[in-house]
Amino acid sequence: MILKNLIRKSHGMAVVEAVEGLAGKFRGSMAGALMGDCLGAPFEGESRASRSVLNSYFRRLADPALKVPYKLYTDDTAMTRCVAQSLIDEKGYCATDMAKRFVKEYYNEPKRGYGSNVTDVFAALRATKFQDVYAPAGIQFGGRGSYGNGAAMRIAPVALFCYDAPDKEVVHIAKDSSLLTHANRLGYNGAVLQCLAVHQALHTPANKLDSVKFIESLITKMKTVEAPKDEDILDEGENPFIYVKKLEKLLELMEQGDSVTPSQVEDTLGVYISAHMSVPTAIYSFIRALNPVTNIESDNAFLRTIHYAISLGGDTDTIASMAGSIAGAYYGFSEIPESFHRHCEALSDAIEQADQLFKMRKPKSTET
Ligand code: R7I
Ligand code: MG
Ligand code: MG
Repeated sequence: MILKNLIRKSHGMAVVEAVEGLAGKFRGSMAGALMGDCLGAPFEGESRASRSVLNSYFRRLADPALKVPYKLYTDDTAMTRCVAQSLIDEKGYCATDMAKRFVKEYYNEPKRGYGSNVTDVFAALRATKFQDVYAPAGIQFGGRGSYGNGAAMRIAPVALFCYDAPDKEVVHIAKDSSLLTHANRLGYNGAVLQCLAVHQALHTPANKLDSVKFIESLITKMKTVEAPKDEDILDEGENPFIYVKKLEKLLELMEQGDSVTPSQVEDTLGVYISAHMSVPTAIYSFIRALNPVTNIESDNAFLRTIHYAISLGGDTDTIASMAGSIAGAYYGFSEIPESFHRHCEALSDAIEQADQLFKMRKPKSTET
């Protein structure tokens, strides 16, 4: 399939023409990450928005006659764009290049809502002239490293880049690229889990998802990922399998279907800025929104995912972005209603990066 000329500009607005199949799933994932961030950002850190506020928010955005400026992306997307462009330009993972992009991006536009500690990593990387790009992250939080969700929130392009690669490679690049800023095992393993979830969604044909098997497969993979390694810092008696445990709780929530309340999700999985309190929640949002959700008007399953993730409150931009990248990878870009395209800053860039990552795949057969 020829991917050129698929994005054109009309009255300064990106108009994205349809591509189906795997190329559409790549676009869906990058667009989903962006849309979750842009649409979720106005609610980040606020108390949980009421059902009527969110329903009217999504209803208004769906109205083609609505004239409002597009919503700005935050650090989640700023860093996702760096990860994608680094993989594209370097044709693979290059730690120094990626670290330099993070730093350049941050100092160009520092007011994108970055986590309050990760900015010390950027400053130290710059001050040490990128001599050892992993060192500054290692000294965060008294040498334990950050467990913020900042590595997980930017990881989708790694899943796209590794589409044809075995899980081992997905885990390896997800972990190493996370270590540039997040040296705590909860921080980088959260990114690994999020990356595996996007990878699995890309490999699952739309409408063919067995949600229990999807989670069970993640549990199996995370049992290997979380098996303690020599370099891991664990407290006496600390359970190393935090993500496995969370995914098992997620399965229990799934058994309760549509009766699960936002408070239950908050108490069981979390809605916070830490990776272990947000990555499982994003995955749950994707699974929950496969079917209609009480009080959520959105009837498009992709939008319902973002809407549901935001409805949980807390770290809404990040949870919606991570959920959106999984949902977009599963449903594909063509399932994202066109009326929403214009509401997010730089959608055409996300599409272009998705197309470039798609084109980098080693052609196998006659895939679209
Ligand atoms: O993880 P990070 O990049 O932040 C991402 C979040 C997303 O929600 C974005 O949308 C943006 O709002 O920020 O940035 P970090 O500064 O590494 O981590 C974020 C926060 O997590 C820190 O500022 C701490 O409040 C908390 N945190 C920790 N607190 C105690 N002990 C992270 N690690 C620790 C820790 O080890
Ligand atoms: Mg943000
Ligand atoms: Mg956030």
